[in-house]
Amino acid sequence: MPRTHFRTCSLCEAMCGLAVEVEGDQILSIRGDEDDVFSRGHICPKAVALKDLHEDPDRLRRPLRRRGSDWEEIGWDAALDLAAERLLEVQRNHGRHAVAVYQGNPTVHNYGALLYGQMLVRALGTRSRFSATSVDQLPHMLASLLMFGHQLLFPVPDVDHTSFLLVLGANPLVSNGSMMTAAGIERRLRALRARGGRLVVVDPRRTETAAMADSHLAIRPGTDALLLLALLQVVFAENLAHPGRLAPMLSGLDEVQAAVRELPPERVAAATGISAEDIRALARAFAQSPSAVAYGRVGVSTQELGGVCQWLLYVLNAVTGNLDRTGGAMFTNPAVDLVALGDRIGQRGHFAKGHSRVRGLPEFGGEWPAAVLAEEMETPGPGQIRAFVCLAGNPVLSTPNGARLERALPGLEFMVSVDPYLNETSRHAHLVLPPVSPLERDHYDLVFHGLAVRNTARYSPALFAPPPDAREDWQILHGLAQRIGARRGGQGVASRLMTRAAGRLGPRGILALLLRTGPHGRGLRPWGHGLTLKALEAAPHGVDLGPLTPALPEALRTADRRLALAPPALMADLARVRARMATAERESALSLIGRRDLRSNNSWMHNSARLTRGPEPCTLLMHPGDASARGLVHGDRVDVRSRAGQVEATLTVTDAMRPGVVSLPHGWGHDRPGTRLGVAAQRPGVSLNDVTDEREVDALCGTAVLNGVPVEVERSSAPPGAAP
Ligand SMILES: Nc1nc2c(c(=O)[nH]1)N[C@H]1C(S)=C(S)[C@@H](COP(=O)(O)OP(=O)(O)OC[C@H]3O[C@@H](n4cnc5c(=O)[nH]c(N)nc54)[C@H](O)[C@@H]3O)O[C@H]1N2
Ligand SMILES: Nc1nc2c(c(=O)[nH]1)N[C@H]1C(S)=C(S)[C@@H](COP(=O)(O)OP(=O)(O)OC[C@H]3O[C@@H](n4cnc5c(=O)[nH]c(N)nc54)[C@H](O)[C@@H]3O)O[C@H]1N2
Ligand code: SF4
Ligand SMILES: [Mo]
Repeated sequence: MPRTHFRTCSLCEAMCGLAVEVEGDQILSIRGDEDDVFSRGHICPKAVALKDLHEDPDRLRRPLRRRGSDWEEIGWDAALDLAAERLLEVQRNHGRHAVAVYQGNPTVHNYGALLYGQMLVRALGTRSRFSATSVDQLPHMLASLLMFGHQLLFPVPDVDHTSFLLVLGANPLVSNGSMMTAAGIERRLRALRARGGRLVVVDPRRTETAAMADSHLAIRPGTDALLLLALLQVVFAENLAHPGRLAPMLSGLDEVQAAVRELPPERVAAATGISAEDIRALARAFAQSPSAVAYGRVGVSTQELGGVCQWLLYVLNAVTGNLDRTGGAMFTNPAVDLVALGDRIGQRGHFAKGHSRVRGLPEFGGEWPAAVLAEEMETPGPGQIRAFVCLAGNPVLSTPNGARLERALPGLEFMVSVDPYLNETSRHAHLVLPPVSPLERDHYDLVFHGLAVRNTARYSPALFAPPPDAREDWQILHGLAQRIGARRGGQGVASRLMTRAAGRLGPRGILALLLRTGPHGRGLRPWGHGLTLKALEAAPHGVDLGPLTPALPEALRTADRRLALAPPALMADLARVRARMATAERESALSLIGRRDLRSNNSWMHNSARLTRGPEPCTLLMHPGDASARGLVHGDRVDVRSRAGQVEATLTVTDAMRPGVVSLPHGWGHDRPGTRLGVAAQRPGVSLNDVTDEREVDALCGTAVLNGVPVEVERSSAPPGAAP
């Protein structure tokens, strides 16, 4: 008898509810769950590919140990023992920090990996921590830390109630929303326009989102900070700053006003490529709208002025009275409140408390920028990284100049990947520890409920029982942490007990506690009202916890309990913004930016035949004027070259690109030898991060510059037929 299992899709941030029809161990269909309290039936093509992922013969089921150029399957105990011993050996010989850990994007979609990854890091006691944060949302975290006093206190655009959404460097129609969990975003944006609201998109490419907007401003890459300063200049100069009830909570308003005084739209027009009239009109419309929210994502975070951009976006929302109000940027009240948990364990975040050994880039929240990973492995001396734990990450494809990292990995004494695939990164490991498929574990969105445009909670049990000899991420990580603790010795009683308790509880037990003690929870009483895990289990379509509501000033964690509009580190960085104005006006090289595709998910969903059918996605987009200036035509093979490296791609000529800007998607490049990705290897594409430059970072915070890379493009010199 077929049965229907309801669960939340764990692939991206949108939290779509799924209805999975199964019979025995067969998946018959995957559809949207119409009754899901949050997503109301929306899904995208990737959800259906969960079936492919689950059934993929290339997905590893057993630990793999390297034997020369080959691999052998080994048992879990042997694998975990080996990993613990080798990591400890490196630490004994070279110090604790010689072992580095990188945590990739899927850890935030996997609460077991998230919770127990922390435990492994603690057991290792290493300062050499890296993650996808520094190729992603670090600037948001920095702005939150410096302005609100907590690195995880993120305002989310209230898309369902706003009258004006200003989007910079995000393409939610394709990404399905990021740092803004909003399943069915297209429907929400159509509703915004249907109620008379406006959508304005600032992006060097006329993206899918820009195409449905009221207006699209094709900005020159890396100049958004100038645009934002000019918008603020107009707001102040024309007396449109009305912080309203926020006014008494703000500090630094005068400093910001003074800082933007010299930057009217006329001064930034040439650099940004947006006319002064357009900037002025945008500032007025935004500030005079009944409600409005400015929102920026990957395109403005992973660029040279990313930190300043996210700061100025928060400032624009605040001074126009659109922070913490309905229809503006609002704080969430999720069932598990990571912000409050951070408070409880004294972790609100920190910045620049130390600097990286080789290049001197600042730490953020105890992590180093991914852009320094390779050099920290290559450069001899005390503190050199000699061993590497890669958890749910593929930094060879996802971090700048991945090719350099790829050359550094074989020099390590030991590397272990916790990953279901033998891919571009894990192929360099000595040991690969594969977790169960996403359908074989339970799921709760610890992170994304807290970034959602409505407060809801939904728990998903595992659809299938894991095979007998399989491990979930948390079991792998706990197993490693426990062995490392036990073998190292000298461990306190408290920490031994903690490790043991964590093993007993499992993520589910921890979640039950977090829900009870969270803002909607019942507390530890056995009876009464309030949320429990049991209550969530009884509500397979989720529980609605209401709309976003104002949270300030209570939510502020700054020492003076005020919202800091002019943090000194960000004010100081304005010098770089002014310098950028001059360089932008002189720019002649092409500027390379990234993009995403609806049927792709970073670097790791390309082994699904269903998702990779159809036109080649990994092509270089170029404006017709730039193509003809180089004697290139649609379909040509071209070399794309930067300081860091070169790739060859097929040219797509399109007027969707701003002149002077070209675009490649990231996450491709599956033609490396020694991987086990049969489907992906047939259409490998090339890696954008073979061209991005690890030396180019946002100098303020070390975030990688993945957008706005100077490149040259010319007809490929490779002989015909040599192309993959
Ligand atoms: N040029 C350029 N580069 C970019 C970006 C860009 O826009 N442009 N975007 C950046 C962004 S935003 C991000 S988030 C990063 C992502 O960068 P990463 O997190 O390093 O890479 P992913 O491609 O997400 O790869 C995830 C890996 O985890 C594995 N995996 C999947 N699910 C699980 C699981 O449940 N458990 C475990 N243990 N492993 C799992 C996959 O097989 C894969 O190897 O890429 C960044 N890189
Ligand atoms: N289908 C799909 N969905 C995904 C992912 C995926 O790989 N595929 N990845 C997930 C992840 S990890 C993340 S972080 C999110 C990212 O979510 P988004 O940020 O919404 O996704 P992107 O498509 O990278 O959008 C970045 C946009 O910035 C533009 N851009 C580039 N440079 C500049 C610039 O200098 N200024 C401005 N204003 N714009 C610029 C690009 O043209 C692009 O349209 O998506 C998530 N969802
Ligand atoms: S939009 Fe994201 S959460 Fe929704 S079905 Fe697609 S991949 Fe899953
Ligand atoms: Mo991301």
